[in-house]
Amino acid sequence: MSGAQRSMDAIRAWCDERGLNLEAIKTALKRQHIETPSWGYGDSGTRFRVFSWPGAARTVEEKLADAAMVHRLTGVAPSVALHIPWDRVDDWDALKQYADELGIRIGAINPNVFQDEAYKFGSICHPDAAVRRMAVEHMLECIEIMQKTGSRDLSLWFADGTNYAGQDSFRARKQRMLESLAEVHAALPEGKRMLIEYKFFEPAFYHTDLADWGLAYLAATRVGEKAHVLVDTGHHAQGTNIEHIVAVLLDEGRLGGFHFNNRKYADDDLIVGSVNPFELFLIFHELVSAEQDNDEPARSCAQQVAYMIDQSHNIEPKIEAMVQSVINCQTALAKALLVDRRTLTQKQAECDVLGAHRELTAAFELDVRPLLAEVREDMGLHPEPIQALKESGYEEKIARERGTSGGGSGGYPGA
Ligand code: PSV
Ligand code: MN
Repeated sequence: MSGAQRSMDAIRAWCDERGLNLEAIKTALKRQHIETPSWGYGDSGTRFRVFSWPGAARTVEEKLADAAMVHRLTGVAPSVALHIPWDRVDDWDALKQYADELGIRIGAINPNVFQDEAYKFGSICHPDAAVRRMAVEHMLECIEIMQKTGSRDLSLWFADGTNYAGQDSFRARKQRMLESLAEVHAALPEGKRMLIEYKFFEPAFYHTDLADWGLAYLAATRVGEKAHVLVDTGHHAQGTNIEHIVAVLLDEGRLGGFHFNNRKYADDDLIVGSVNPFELFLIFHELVSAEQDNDEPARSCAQQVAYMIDQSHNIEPKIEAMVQSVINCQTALAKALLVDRRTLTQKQAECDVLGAHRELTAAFELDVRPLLAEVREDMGLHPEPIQALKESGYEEKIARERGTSGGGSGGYPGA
């Protein structure tokens, strides 16, 4: 008997012993939806250096083609997020049609209110009303783009903040921010949502206007029902309990989505689950629990969550990095689905501290690779997506066709 068979037998026995429905778990894995970011397919870097990768996407069409390849390999990455103006085109209908032909769709639209010279001192929090107007107009343009691309989510991140104590008034900036967000919210058509992302530092180093989930939640609840919080896993201080934040936002019905990535120190955009797979599992455990508990609004909220990757790969092969990221999300979900929630709840009620802990961690320790391979085979896919990528010749093909860009020194003058 092969090792793979043995551990699939172990999964079957685990489910049988606990009364878990393996077929329902497989169905949930087949329905998983991870959105990849257009900006993860192009060359990117730090402020010290942008390294070039042979075949890196140079246009939005090439980014869509690469995203479609990731979907063909994994079966669970059917949409791609766009960043405006990086991915702006004249003919959105044609781009949408191209995505259709590739078998994917356009997902969240990300406005960019941080790269124009005008935004040096902020965008929607800027002291100058003309700059705030410029930022709002750009977001309104992005809502129009969403109508054309069929996107549901406007994904907002603001670089607003200050570098020195006394530089500006915190309260005035908060009021300006809420006023601008309310105007954008009012322009959202029925069925569309705005996701408000937070980040505790960078590019501002003294204070950030949307520093944490509390501020993003406050903004979302102030501006209206279509506003939700976006949790970028890399945007927290060391040691922050992200799964707790996720549970609270679900319980309040305001968790809009994720930007998945991982980091060891600051926001490094490393592959999701690469540094701390246990944290990723615990996040998925909260999401699966919310979906399975008959507890509103958490249940409906969990069903609407947008699962997006937000990574810029600096030294990694782009496509392989994205496939690995999707696999890591599948692995975390598979383990979360295998948690015996009935026994866990029972042990929690009995205040069996370590019994409950062992119950949860036992699922994390399972080897789910054979389960994922079986799910992929059921979907008509190669059981090992990385091997399938290597065998496909796709990376060599795009390297030949697209060549290598010159790279660049990044934004650091000393580099
Ligand atoms: C900012 O660090 C961020 O996480 C935001 O989501 C941006 O849109 C994205 O990275 C790409 O720069
Ligand atoms: Mn992000």
